[in-house]
Amino acid sequence: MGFSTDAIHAGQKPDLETGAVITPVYMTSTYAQEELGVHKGYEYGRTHNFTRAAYEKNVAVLEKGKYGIAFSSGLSAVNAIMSLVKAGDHVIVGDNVYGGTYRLLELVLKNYGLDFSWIDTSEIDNLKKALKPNTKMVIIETPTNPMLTLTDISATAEFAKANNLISVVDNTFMSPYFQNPLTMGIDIVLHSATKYINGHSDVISGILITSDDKIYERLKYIQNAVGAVPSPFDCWLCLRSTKTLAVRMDRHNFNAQKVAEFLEKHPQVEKVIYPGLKSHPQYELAKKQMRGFGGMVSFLVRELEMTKSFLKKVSVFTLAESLGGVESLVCHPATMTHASVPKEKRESFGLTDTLIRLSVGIEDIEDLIADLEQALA
Ligand code: P1T
Repeated sequence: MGFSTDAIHAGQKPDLETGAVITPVYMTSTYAQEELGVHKGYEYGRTHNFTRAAYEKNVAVLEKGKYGIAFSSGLSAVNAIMSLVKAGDHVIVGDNVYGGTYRLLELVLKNYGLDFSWIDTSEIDNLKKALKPNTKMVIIETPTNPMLTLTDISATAEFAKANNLISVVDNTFMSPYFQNPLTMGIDIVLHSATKYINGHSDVISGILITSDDKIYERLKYIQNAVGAVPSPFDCWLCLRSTKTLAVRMDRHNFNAQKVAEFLEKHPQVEKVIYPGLKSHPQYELAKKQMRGFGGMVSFLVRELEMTKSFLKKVSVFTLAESLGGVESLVCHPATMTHASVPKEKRESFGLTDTLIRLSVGIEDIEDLIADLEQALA
């Protein structure tokens, strides 16, 4: 089936009791058992929930994977992945991942005996150089948050396979509509479903997708053992939202391209970063591994004062953390999403104080451009 048909139908059938076309939200923490050991396969809400299972199946199909495992946030999904390694193991991670991912790995999980190398994964040679005898996993974000740097997914998968490593791609910025890392040989895809998958800025959720039976068994076990599961209602909202993922992503992409082209011509703007611009150094790789360029645009203004006045003057764009919702947001990564990353480290990959990140929503493009124009004036 095509993407939109799967988005609307996969994992869902009319309800057996009532014929309800929309999968109901099963708000229950437990299930009646007929007698000792006799039940319908549902015992306890942390372990099994029908709405969650439908959401997991739906996103798994969209990511071209066999299994989906949902979590209460993107970061709890990252945490679950880390339970596939143990004390003494080494993990290679892209240097410019979401600041919260950096904080969880470097400032929390490192205390449990894990070793991390933070490297620029856009150069595959850097992966080879970072390899140690105890390396077990490689985690990349592509495009990265917020520098929109790409990593070659197929080359990363090849490197991981050759060295017996588990490979992980955080696909949050592309959504399953524009990029499917499992089809390029990656073992696990991660989404902060809080972003494009839910798309309406009213849910915090995360989801992992894999086609590997062994990895799935372990992650499913961890999901229940740790218990960071999303609520049935959040699963229902995400399931409802994927139905419009394709139309939303097309509009995010259209608007972001126009915004990037507008900013690139503006005299107050020093540099625009968007994978859909020919000026992006990895434009060719973007066309190779992505089916669109997404809704995220980053840009540098000429002076720090300009950053402040711009953030104050925007009115259609809202100054806020997060991204991927229908409404346009603007963020100052150095003091907001990436404040946990030390200044020296973030500046090493270009995340300076004059960098502004836009999550371009699906409003009318004329209004978005007019807002940016008046804020930059
Ligand atoms: O916020 P949460 O659902 O826990 O997801 C964490 C996460 C993981 N991966 C990527 C690429 C992300 O962007 C995020 C969350 N990011 C933001 C909140 C932000 O504003 O960038």
